[in-house]
Amino acid sequence: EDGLNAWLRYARVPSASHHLGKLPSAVVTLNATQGLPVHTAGKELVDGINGLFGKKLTVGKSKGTSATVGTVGAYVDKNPSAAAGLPDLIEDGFYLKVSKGNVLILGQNERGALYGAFHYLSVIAQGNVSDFTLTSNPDAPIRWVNQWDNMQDGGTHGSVERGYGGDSIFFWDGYIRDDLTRAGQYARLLASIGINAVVANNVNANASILTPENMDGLARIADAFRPYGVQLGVSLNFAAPQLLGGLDSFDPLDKTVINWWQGIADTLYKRIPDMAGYLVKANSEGQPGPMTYNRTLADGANLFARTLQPHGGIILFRAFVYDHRSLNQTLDWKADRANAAADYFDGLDNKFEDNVAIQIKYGPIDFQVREPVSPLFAHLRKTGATVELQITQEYLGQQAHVVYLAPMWKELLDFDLRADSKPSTLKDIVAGKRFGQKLTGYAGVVNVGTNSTWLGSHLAMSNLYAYGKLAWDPELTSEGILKEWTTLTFGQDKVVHDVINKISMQSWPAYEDYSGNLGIQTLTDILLGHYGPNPGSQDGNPWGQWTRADDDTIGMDRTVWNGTGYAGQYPPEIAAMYENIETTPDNLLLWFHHVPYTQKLKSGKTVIQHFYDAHYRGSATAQTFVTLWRKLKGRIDKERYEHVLFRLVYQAGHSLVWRDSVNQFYFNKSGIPDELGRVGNHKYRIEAEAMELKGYKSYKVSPFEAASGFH
Ligand code: BDP
Repeated sequence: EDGLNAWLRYARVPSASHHLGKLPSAVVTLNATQGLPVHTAGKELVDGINGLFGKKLTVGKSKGTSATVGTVGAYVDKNPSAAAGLPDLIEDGFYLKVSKGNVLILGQNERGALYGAFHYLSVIAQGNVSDFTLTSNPDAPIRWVNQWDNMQDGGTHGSVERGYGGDSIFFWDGYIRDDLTRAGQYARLLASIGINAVVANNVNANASILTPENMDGLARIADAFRPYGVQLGVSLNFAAPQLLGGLDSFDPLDKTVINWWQGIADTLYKRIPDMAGYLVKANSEGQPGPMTYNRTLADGANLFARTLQPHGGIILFRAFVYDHRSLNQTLDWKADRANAAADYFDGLDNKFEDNVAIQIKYGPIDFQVREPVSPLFAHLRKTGATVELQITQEYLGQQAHVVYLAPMWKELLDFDLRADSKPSTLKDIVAGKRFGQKLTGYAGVVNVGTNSTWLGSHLAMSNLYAYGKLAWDPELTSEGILKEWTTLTFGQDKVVHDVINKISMQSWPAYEDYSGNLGIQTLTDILLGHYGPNPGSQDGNPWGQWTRADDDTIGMDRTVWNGTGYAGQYPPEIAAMYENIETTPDNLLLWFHHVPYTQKLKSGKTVIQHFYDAHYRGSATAQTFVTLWRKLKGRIDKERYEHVLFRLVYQAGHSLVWRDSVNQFYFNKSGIPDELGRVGNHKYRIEAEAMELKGYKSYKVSPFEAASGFH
């Protein structure tokens, strides 16, 4: 159990032999072509039923029961009279009918047929072999994964930016790997949760991805994905015409530049006719973009969009646009990086080509433990939006801490932005239901690596699973998704379920409690690894994330009347809520307001006492994870038991570092003692400064973690 098959282990279900009569005996694929999803579906059904129940299916028509899988079109060709009884399916949707061992699996397209097969296998893997009928359509058409894989890193290998599960499964030494077995295995996992495209290279794109040799390599990645209906997307470097093409400009309105990009699109599509399209990060964090030439972001996006149109491709253009160097926030208290996206896209909504969607991070800053939903989602009415979620836990413990993210995503997706004072939940906006755009959906930053666990941690895989499931159907519950994942990953033991449920469901609140609560953001070191605690680094840094803490007050005033004006970017009802301290929820208080440490919360506690208490509460919860997990000894395989235990013990310890570091820091600043006398009173701790050790050398710890609180 090294994790490689994740939730697709097809491990034998309890009492398997009792169910054999309710399972098909043969598999029939309709118009299957080797290397395409319907063929794959047939193979998965054979492997799955064999693994789960020990029943070997024959392939092709038989006298007994059978599982028939194919597209609606292929089925109706053979059975014209059946057409009337079939439901309406949209792209990628499927229909499933299970009746006394006969199974009919029909997809609107080949991919849908494969999704239907995976769905059926997941149902029976959970021990349910009863008859049922299901019509399932995806909530949104774009359900992509973004990998932040580098082509090359220091000239040696392909690393993964913000990846914690090993090197790139795609790249090595500046080229595409020869052996792409893992790419195929990855596509299999993704197809089973409804993901339909993967952008393989980092948004901070290396122009060399577009050399002829590497474009051949990209075609090999697309070949590895194709049997699973996963399309390939490519991240572009805006300056590639200059960096790679030798042109003297990359101005998006320059004819030679346009022709250069058209040549690239034509060449790529010649090699990969079913390529999904592009992802572009421009004018952000030092990346080149159209603004270099005083062109608009729409000029930049449309350049690529037009070159893709003849080929049917789309472009996801990122809204993560800000210039950290021009934000001199040390001097200008009105400057606010949170304002950047809506400001930059102002007036551009109707300027984009039809095959452009704007990819927006869920919050306006950067994947923090809590952010309000980005107001830009309410601004784009004509151009479609995708919400960018982060499965890789960059600021959220980097897979060394368990943080089950579905509850956070659900809160964001359910948030109602009240555009035009009408119901406008984020999930309805990104499904295109609220404003009616066609190109909408989800993009998840995943960052798997060569580690057999994919993400570096077995438990972190519930996040990948939940991402796909919610992108397909955001009405699913966090606990329901977790239960399904746990059964598929660890089996049906009730104790195992209880433990994983408890740990997972408490994990995000606990992490928020010990890493940054009341909307202050994750108080991590901001310039380096985004990992350990370093509240001091939040102030006065050029990247524009501020706690704005001094000796008496804390929080960022983002009101219109007195602050950076950010609250005013929301539709009026929401703007009014955030503008006022009284109506701002406590968990976002310090995001929107600058208040004294003695400010009373709705709970009656002061801000500073809440800080102290929450850090103690969160880290105390993390201690219980270890005790809980130990109950599973002997109930799951040793390999995964030990692997998870090791991480949980580490998390328990690191949560104490977080607790003491943050509490001590604000105690030192405010001078306000903890009512319970805990902060600054570490009975069993000896400060390094107080030690005298012989035979040791001092060593500079990097990244620095401010456990004793003095910067
Ligand atoms: C930040 C990451 C950085 C990414 C950037 C992005 O720290 O590595 O390049 O976001 O999303 O969160 O472009």
